[in-house]
Amino acid sequence: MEINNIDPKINLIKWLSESSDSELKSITEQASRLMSYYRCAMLETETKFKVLNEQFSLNKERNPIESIKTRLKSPSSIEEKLRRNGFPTTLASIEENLNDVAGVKVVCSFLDDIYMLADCLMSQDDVKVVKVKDYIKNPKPNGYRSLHIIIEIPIFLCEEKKFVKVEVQLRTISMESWAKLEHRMRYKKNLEENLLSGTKESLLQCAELSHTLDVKMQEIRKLIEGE
Ligand code: 0O2
Repeated sequence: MEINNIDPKINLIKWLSESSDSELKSITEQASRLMSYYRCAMLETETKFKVLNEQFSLNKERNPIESIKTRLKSPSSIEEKLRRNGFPTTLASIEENLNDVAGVKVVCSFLDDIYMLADCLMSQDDVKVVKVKDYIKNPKPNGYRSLHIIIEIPIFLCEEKKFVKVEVQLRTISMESWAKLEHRMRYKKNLEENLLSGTKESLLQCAELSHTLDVKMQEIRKLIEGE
């Protein structure tokens, strides 16, 4: 049985027990290779931001980047997202349908640093821009803000060049604090529905407050730089 022919509804344990050792070995190798491509693309993207930070700090004497975090989506989370969106749970489907297996999160000092870094990244001649989602100009209804850019970048293997997708999320420190806490609370169990709706309102207010903070901090920096 080929991994690309696995029925999404199939019982995985039954499927595993019915596959031969060589089939299982081949599938494991293909999956490891795919994840390794994503890991390489993620590291390439991280390096691009480190270089930009270095160059900017020489020219402007400050760092636009507070921190860079990378993550590979876990196999269970990959499977859950494919199933949730009705896509086949195959390796080919991962490449075709998921944009965020490799993720790079760049936390910036100020709002305008986000757009400056995004422009620098998107103008690099080895970067293909697949999709831009500006949740800063158009926040999600829950208040979530962040600039998402899906790119494809080449990784150079021994005998071929392969373009791999990476999701870049750029946000400020306060957007990051909000998103982290919101994510943690969203997954907290046993929240009653009426408490949840009140909580949603409060989270939205917090998102607005944190945006006000970002705008004010940027104004202050511009005043100081003006002096
Ligand atoms: P995790 O745990 O970060 O992996 P797409 O295929 O890109 O068009 P998708 O993936 O639904 O569709 O895109 P979207 O809405 O841009 O969200 C991608 C990621 O952004 C999420 O990944 C989160 O990391 C983050 N995100 C989006 N909305 C929210 C939100 O309301 N709150 C928080 N805290 N994070 C958000 P995953 O796979 O959901 O999670």
